[in-house]
Amino acid sequence: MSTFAVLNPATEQQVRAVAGTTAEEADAAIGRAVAAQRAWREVSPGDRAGLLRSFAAQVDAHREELAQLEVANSGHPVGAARWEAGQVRDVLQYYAAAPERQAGRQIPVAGGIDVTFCEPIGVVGLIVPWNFPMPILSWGMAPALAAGNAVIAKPAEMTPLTALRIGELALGAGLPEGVFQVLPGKGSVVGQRLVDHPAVGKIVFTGSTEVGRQIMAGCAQHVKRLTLELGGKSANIVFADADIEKAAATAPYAVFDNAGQDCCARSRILVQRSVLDRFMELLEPAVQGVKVGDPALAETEMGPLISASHRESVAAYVPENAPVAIRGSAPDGPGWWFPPTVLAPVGLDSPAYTQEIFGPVVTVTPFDDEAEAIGLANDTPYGLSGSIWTGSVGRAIRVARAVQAGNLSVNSHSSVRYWTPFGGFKQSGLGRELGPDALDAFTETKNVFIATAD
Ligand code: TAP
Repeated sequence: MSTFAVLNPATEQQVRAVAGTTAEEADAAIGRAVAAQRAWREVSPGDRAGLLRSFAAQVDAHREELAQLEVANSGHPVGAARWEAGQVRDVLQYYAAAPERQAGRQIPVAGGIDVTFCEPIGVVGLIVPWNFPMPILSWGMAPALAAGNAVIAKPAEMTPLTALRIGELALGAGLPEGVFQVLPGKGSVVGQRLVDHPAVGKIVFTGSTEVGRQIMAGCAQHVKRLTLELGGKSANIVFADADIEKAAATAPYAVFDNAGQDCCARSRILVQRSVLDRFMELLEPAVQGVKVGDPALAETEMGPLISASHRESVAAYVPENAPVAIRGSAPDGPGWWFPPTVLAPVGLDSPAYTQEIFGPVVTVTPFDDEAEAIGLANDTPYGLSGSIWTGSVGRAIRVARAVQAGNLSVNSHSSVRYWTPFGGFKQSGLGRELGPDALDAFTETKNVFIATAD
């Protein structure tokens, strides 16, 4: 068994060494999950709901511990980490209500009746990225368990600590052994095994579009069910008739939250030309006001990037001669820091404008009218998120309908809530998570005709 070091991105120090799961150990875990699921699906809906509520209570009781682990492992500001741990509790509570409400249908047919059942898929593999280790784990874990599946989670190699602790809390809450397992280790070993193993009936993958494509090809071999949540390059569209002060004040948080390591980051600001100068004047103090520093401090709004190599990849989008219009601050010394950075003007073919940077770098591009704004917003292979700022209800609805993205906000910089559906258009993914219908993705519909003729 080999171990790997988990590092603190704010100090570059080791937090812990973690044993990496081998392919053989992954196979053994899948075997345990198959056996555990046979019993889990027979647990009555009320008892399954009760166990999920106990799991939520365990998470709630350990919220501060989980938050502190995330600060150390991921460099998330402690306020954000507390919210993330709270989200795991909330998502578990929300889906704890599902088993008792999961019902099939009765369909009138000639010669009998037809009933449908929602059957669990079996074993579900969750492959989780490093940017939001807790929320993204919970989005797959909670509805999959509620639907009667066993779940195996593979956290990102760099950020396994909160998932491992949540696995222990599940056992503490009384979930039977094998129903929820966490296997830390490499994507190319453990993640790949979940994709390739025929006993895993569904994969939920959140990560890069590049790896998502490989996972999709792997799942195709088994016609395996798949949810993909992939990259983004979302637009923040500001029309001249909007509340420009509010749009500029919130634009930094729409892209620099989690140091820009957010699939929903609005990393292309599109501003109507007639208000561009005013918007830039207001954006400057807003960007410079973002508090970047020690993630353990309550006032910190932005922490470091996740790793040295990721910082290198972000920095490559801001070479010496880059058109830096505004630059915020970042600490000196150890830690993988990068200051909030606004690039303008940028060419529509420049990598900073076209590629997902996944760091605190945003571009500002002017447009003349609504049609041009929609054209620019849609001129990307991605379609995950975005914002529209306007004082006109009609325009808000027209533009929201025209932008090809799964999660939009009007006059707000955030659109993700666990009780509303979430997912991407185009190369941002396949399928929807969250919201009241999430269990559909973790069940198969079975249709049974019952003849009534004697
Ligand atoms: P990836 O490199 O794609 O990694 C995501 C997960 O896949 C990690 O757990 C990784 O394991 C694993 N993995 C890597 N290669 C694999 C393989 N061959 N088979 C199975 N699993 C494999 O992404 P990332 O860099 O962690 O995350 C950033 C990307 O995720 C961005 O593009 C971002 O937009 C996207 N993202 C999307 C969303 C939504 S909801 N749409 C949310 C967050 C992030 P290792 O840790 O060992 O590499």
